[in-house]
Amino acid sequence: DEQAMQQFQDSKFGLFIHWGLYSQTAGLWKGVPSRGGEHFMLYEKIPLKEYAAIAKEFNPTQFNATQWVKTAKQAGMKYIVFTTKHHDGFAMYDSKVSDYNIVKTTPYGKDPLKELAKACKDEGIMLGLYYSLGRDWEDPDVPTNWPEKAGRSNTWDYPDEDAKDLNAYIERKVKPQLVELLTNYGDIAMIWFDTPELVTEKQSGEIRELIESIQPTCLINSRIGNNLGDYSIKEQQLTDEINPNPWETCITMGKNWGYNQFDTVYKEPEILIRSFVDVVSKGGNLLLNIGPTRKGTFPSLTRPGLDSFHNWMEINSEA
Ligand code: FUL
Repeated sequence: DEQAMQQFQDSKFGLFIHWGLYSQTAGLWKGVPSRGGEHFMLYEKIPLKEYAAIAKEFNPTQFNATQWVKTAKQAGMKYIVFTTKHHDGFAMYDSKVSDYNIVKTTPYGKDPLKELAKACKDEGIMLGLYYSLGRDWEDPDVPTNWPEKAGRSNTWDYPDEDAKDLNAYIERKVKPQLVELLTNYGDIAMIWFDTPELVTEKQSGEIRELIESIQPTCLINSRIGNNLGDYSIKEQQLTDEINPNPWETCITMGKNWGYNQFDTVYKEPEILIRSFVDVVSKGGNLLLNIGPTRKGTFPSLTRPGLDSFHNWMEINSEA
């Protein structure tokens, strides 16, 4: 949809949110620092049963969607992309398709996406949804461990890679969850897929059609795979090229995407603003990531950056 694309390109600046069970452990597993942020289940080969037990502790009582959205707005952001399901396979919304979700398994028991969707609507901010496509460490049918993609699937709970049927996973989990996400939360500006991995052209095509059939104006990023996205993604990098085609670069404020308590060096405000100017001057969008804490708040280390954007936007809109 041309109008939706124009609106996306005009919006320039978005907030990326990585929030899930990994935010609860925040880099510490059984008293020992774990490798990686949102990837630690894979890096440490945590059995699914043990990882799933994190949910019993996850109770983000300080989560306040309106506050998140207002903070984004004050920094000049026009859209928010929320991790509905990261590689761990855990749904951060009320999913009837999979019980492995925040409502069903945590003491919190509420649907943060419902609140976020409402707050976005009230505040006039577009809502996008991140969905890990070709990696899912909960589902038994996701093979990504073949030689050219070594080490990205759950081989400790499900060792037989050859027995895995990616299409079964797509039919059982991906498509029905996309239907939920596109049906229950109002207008969705974009589906932000991640890691297409072994998804075939036919599968990407079918997923695209499914999205279009429910929300024709919803944009799709290039990580749907097989060149079937509407806009391309760069990760943690700037570019020398001016690119008139729609693109976005995502950068995280700290080191990891999900909150990690040992991640104490956040990018300097000046670097963030320079990055923003650089990206926008070359025709792209900046999607700036925050990993909220286990309580549902933004880490205080995000404050200097957010405040600088706020001030910078104010100064530059006075002219
Ligand atoms: C990557 C993921 O593996 C990271 O965890 C993060 O979500 C980033 C935006 O994309 O490929």
